[in-house]
Order: sequence, then structure tokens, then C-alpha cells
Amino acid sequence: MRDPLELLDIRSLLGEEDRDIQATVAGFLAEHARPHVADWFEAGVLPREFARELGKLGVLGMHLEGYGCAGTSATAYGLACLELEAVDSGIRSFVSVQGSLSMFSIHRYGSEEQKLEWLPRLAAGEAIGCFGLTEPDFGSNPSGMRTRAVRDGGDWVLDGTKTWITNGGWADVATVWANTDEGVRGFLVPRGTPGFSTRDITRKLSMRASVTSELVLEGVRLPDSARLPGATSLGAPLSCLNEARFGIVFGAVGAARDCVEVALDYAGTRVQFDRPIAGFQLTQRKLASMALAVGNAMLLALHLAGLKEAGRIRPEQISAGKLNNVEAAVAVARESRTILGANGISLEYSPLRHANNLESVLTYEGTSEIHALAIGQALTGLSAYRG
Ligand code: TGC
Ligand code: FAD
Repeated sequence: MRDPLELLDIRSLLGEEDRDIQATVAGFLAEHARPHVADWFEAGVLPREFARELGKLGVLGMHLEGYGCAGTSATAYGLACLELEAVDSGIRSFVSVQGSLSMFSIHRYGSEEQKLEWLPRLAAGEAIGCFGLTEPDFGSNPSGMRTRAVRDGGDWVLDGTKTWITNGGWADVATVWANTDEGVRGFLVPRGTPGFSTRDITRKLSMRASVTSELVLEGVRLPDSARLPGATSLGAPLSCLNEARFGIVFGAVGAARDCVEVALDYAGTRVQFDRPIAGFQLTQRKLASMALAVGNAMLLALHLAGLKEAGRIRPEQISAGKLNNVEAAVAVARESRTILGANGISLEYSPLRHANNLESVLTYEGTSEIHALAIGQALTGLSAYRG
């Protein structure tokens, strides 16, 4: 048995359509990404052409309705994220930011003109989007953001800096969150707008097959039609995060599943003391614990997908999934690496690449500490964010 999810026969819980979508995504990635991903990671690139191919595959904003989007189930979207992250978290990150943050922010809060202008092109991968919330001095606490948008006649003038923005240097349109006299508002900033520039962040030890950038806004003048009319408080960007966090709940399972598969293959063929290391009880204990961790994480992900499809998922439930599944995936990736011995530190094998990527996943979309506090608040009724 190579797939640890077969241990619990989890596939039998999936509907046929969801399974077909998962198989299509996995088949595409086996041909177009898996053979190249270690090179992309080493070079610190994600090819722009590959992003366009993901648009043709139909995974960009696949869970949204209309405007060129497929309108799939939440489960199908989760399963696509699982397969994407089984190859590399950077690929899932690209799809998460494009579909769940950039496109979702426009789909949920944009005007009809904004939706018509951007969503079909973003769905096709012809245009790239990004989502600028984090700032150099405000990560976990975006309520303190310094980026300001000030009214000037019928226009807005934006000043500020956003950092650690996935897809930033690529983006044809940036969703930028800014404080105004009336509270937090969102703006669509097209590439090339005077005063708007990006700088890519390099020398990353994690999430290397992904573009991460700083956005700089210096006197960026925008018409009021660039404002997302439906977004009227900090709750708007935070609601977008729920969408991306949901994808991560599944994505983390994919990274962990890949690590178990690699460990199983390796342990079955690597011989020490005249027998495959898979035959040692200590190795079997590791493999059993990893397979259980992957199975449990998948069951949690599917349960949350069911709640989402029923329209009754709550933010603290998504926090529970993100906290549990990402921490489980990190532990599995590190354990898998030990089974590979010295080979485990080579890019020829995926577990340490996954482990390094998952360090970013632990931090972005709300750190483990922030999600623990969201769960703590739901359990106790007391908010501990501010001490
Ligand atoms: P707080 O007063 O609690 O909330 C302000 C308003 O927002 C509402 N709200 C939410 N709404 C929907 N979903 C959620 N998850 C929500 N969390 C809060 C809340 O009800 C309130 O609404 P209203 O109507 O009363 O105004 O705000 P706070 O300032 O105390 O902060 C709460 C906290 C800490 C949970 C929040 O700030 C937070 O989530 N911090 C973490 C920041 C974060 O996750 N940043 C991610 C940036 S994007 C990213 O990382 C992309 S990486 C993606 C990739 O590459 O894959
Ligand atoms: P900080 O908020 O400074 O936190 C540092 C430490 O303090 C953490 O351990 C944290 O948990 C802890 N801490 C903070 N507050 C509390 C508290 N109240 N109680 C206990 N502990 C606390 N952002 C975007 O807006 N868009 C993107 O596309 C995006 N992409 C990213 C891609 C990558 C590869 C990475 C690494 C980050 C990305 N981010 C993005 C930024 C990410 O969301 C932030 O890094 C994250 O929210 C944490 O903020 P911070 O790094 O400033 O850490």
C-alpha cells in the first residue's frame, strides 16, 4: 500500500465528481510539475507559463460561481489543493492567493464592473492577482495597518508598504487593504499605476518555488471605482483569509501524504543489516504514526468541507483545521526525512523541501499561535490577543 490514505479507505468517502477532479489535477501535475519542481525550488522560481497552464486546467478560482469560474464543491477545491501541495506548497500558494484571496476579494466585495474586468482573466491565468494585507510592522495584527487611503476630490490617494506578498511581483492587479477615515477599505491597484512598485524578496529558505514581494505605494492615485464597494471593515479581508485557510487545511494533507509515500518507497528498498529498513519495528512505528496523522488530518479536512458545503462553517473551525493539519504535516515531513538518512537532506527527495515550505505555511494565513487563540476565544469567550 503506497498511499497512506488507503489505510482508512478514505477515498470511499468521496463523491465521483470530486474524485474525478482530484484525479485530473493529479494527472496534470504528474506530467507538468513533478519532474521539474526540485529544479524550480533550487532556482527559486515558479515559471509564469506554468501559472497560465493552471488557468487552462481550471483550478484558479474553481470554487467560485460565474465569471469563467467552474463553481465546484468545496471538497473538490480542497482535493485540488491537496494534490497541488503534494507537489510543492509554492504551487498551492499560487493557486490559493489567485483564487481564494485575489479573486475571492473581487467576487465577494467587488462591483459588477470590477468582476467583469478581472475575474475571467484571473480564472484563465491570463492575469495574476495578489492580496496585500501584511505590513512590515503589522503581521498578526493587521488592525494596526499604516497604509492610508485619503480622499482627494473624487479620487483616493494611497501611501504605504505591504510585505511578504505572494505573487506580488507578478501581479497585474493587487488587492490592497488600507485604513481610511471611515475604517479599513480594499482597493484594486493595477500594475503600472504611477507610484506603485514591487520588489521581490529573495534568499528564502522556504517557499522557494513562489514569488514573494514587497508592494510600495507612494502617492498612488485611484478613482473611487477602484475601491471594493462591498468591503467596509477589517472583517472583509479577514473573511477572505477563511477561504485560503480552508485550502491549506487540505493542502497540508497533500504535503504530508507525499512524505509518507516517499518514506514507504525508500524504506522498502533501502537495505541495512541485511534487510529492508521497512522491516525494523522502529521504522514501522514511524510509518504507522505518520499514516495515522495523515488519515486523521484528511478526516478533519473532509468534515470541514462538509460544514462549508452546508454553509455553516465557523472561523474557529477553520482555525482548528489549519492549526492541526499544518502542525501534523510539519511533524510528518520531519519524521519522513529521518527515514531517508543522509539522502533525506538532498533535493532528490521531497520531505525536507516540504518541511522547509511548511515553515512558511505555519506562519502565513495566521500563525499557529493566532489560531490557538481563535480556538481559545471560542472555548472560553475571552479574547487573549491583546494580553
Ligand atoms: P477582531 O476585532 O477580532 O475582528 C475584526 C472584525 O473581523 C471579524 N473577523 C472575521 N470575519 C471573518 N472571518 C474571520 N476569520 C474573522 N476574524 C475576525 C470580526 O468578527 C470583526 O467583525 P466586526 O463586524 O465586529 O468588525 O480583530 P482583531 O484586530 O482583534 O484581530 C483578530 C485576529 C488576530 C484573529 C486577526 O487579526 C487575524 O486573523 N490575524 C492574522 C493575520 C493573518 O492571518 N494574515 C494573513 C495575511 S494573507 C496571507 O498570509 C497569505 S499567504 C497565502 C499563501 O501564499 O498561500
Ligand atoms: P508577527 O506577527 O510579528 O509574529 C511573530 C511571532 O509572534 C509569531 O510566532 C506569532 O505567532 C507571535 N505572536 C504575534 N501576536 C501574538 C499574540 N497575540 N499572542 C501570541 N503570540 C503572538 N501576507 C499577505 O498579506 N499576503 C500574502 O500573500 C502573504 N504571503 C506570504 C508568503 C510567505 C512565504 C510568508 C512567509 C508570509 C506571507 N504573508 C502574506 C505574511 C504572513 O501572513 C505573515 O507573515 C503572518 O501573518 C505573521 O506575521 P509576521 O510575520 O509579521 O509575524
